[in-house]
Amino acid sequence: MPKIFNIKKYLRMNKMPHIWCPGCGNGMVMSAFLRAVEDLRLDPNKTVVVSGIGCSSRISGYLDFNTLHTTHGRPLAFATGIKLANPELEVVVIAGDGDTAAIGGNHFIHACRRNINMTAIIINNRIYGMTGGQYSPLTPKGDLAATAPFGNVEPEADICKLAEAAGATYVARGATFRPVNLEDIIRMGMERKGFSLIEVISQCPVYYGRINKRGSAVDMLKWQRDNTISLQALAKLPASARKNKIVTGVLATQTRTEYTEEYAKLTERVQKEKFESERKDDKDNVSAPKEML
Ligand SMILES: Cc1ncc(C[n+]2csc(CCOP(=O)(O)OP(=O)(O)O)c2C)c(N)n1
Ligand code: SF4
Ligand SMILES: [Mg+2]
Repeated sequence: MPKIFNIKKYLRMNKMPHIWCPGCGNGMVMSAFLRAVEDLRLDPNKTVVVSGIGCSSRISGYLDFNTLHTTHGRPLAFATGIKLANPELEVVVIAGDGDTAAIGGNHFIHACRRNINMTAIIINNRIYGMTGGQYSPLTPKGDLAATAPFGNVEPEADICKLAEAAGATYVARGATFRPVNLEDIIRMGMERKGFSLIEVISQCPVYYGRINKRGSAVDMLKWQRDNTISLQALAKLPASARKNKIVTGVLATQTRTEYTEEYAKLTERVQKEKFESERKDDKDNVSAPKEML
C-alpha cells in the first residue's frame, strides 16, 4: 500500500519549482528517502543531509532538514566532520555518481574504511547531468557521452563492490523503477550502525538518454524493469541468463567497529591518562611544611 503522509512538511516549499527536467529520477529518490524518514520517525532537526554539487545534489536544498550543499566530490568529508563532532545526529549524504566515484573517489574509499555511522545514497544516472553529459566512472563501456562521442572506452566501476571491499558494513542497490524496494533499502541502511551505501540506478532522460537514444523517461524506466533483478530472483535464473543483469537488493553486510565509538573510547582513555598524570605531578610537587625543614 502506498504510504499517505504530508510530504510538504519535509520540503522547503519556497525553493519550488525544482530545477529538474521532466522525467528525471532525482525526485523519485528524494521521495523514497522521505518515506523512509517518515517510517523511522526521524526528527528533521536532528537529521543532517549533506550533498555535493550536481543535479542530484540539489536534493539537500529542497529538504527542510539541517542541510549542507557542499563542494563537488566532498560531501563525505563534510559529513565525517559533522558526525565526529555530533555523533548523536543522523547523517545522510545524497550525491551523484560523478561526485562520488570520480572527484570524490578517495573520500568514498576512506568513509567506507573508517566505517563511520552514516548513510550515503548515491544516485547513479551514469552521467554528469548538471554539466552537460560528460561520462563518469559509472558510465558503461561503449555508451556515448559529451566527452565520449565515439563511445566510452573505460570499463564501468561497480561502487557496491568497491564499498564492500573498502569496509562498508551495509551495501545495497536499488532502482527508481522499484520505489517501494528503494524506500525499504534506504530505511534499512539508516537503521544500521556503520557506513551504509545505497546505490540507486536512476534515469537522466536528457543528457544520458538523448545521446544514447534511450527514448523517454518511461522507456528508461522500462529498461530498468528489464535489466535489473533482485538477488532472490537472480538465484532462480540459469547461469546463462544472469549475464549483464544489474542486481538489486541488500548485496552485502558485515560487522566492524564503528569510527565515532572508537574515537570516543580513545578520547576517554587519553583524558583519563592525562588526569592521572596531572594528579601524580601534583603529589610529587607537594613541598614539605617549613617547620619540618
Ligand atoms: C571542483 C569542481 N569540479 C568540477 C565541477 C563541475 N561540476 C559540477 S556538477 C559536476 C558533475 C555532476 O555529476 P554527478 O555527480 O554525476 O551529478 P548529476 O548532475 O549527474 O546528478 C561537475 C563536474 C565543480 N562544480 N567543482
Ligand atoms: S540533466 Fe539529467 S540529471 Fe539533470 S535534472 Fe535533467 S534529467 Fe535530471
Ligand atoms: Mg550523475
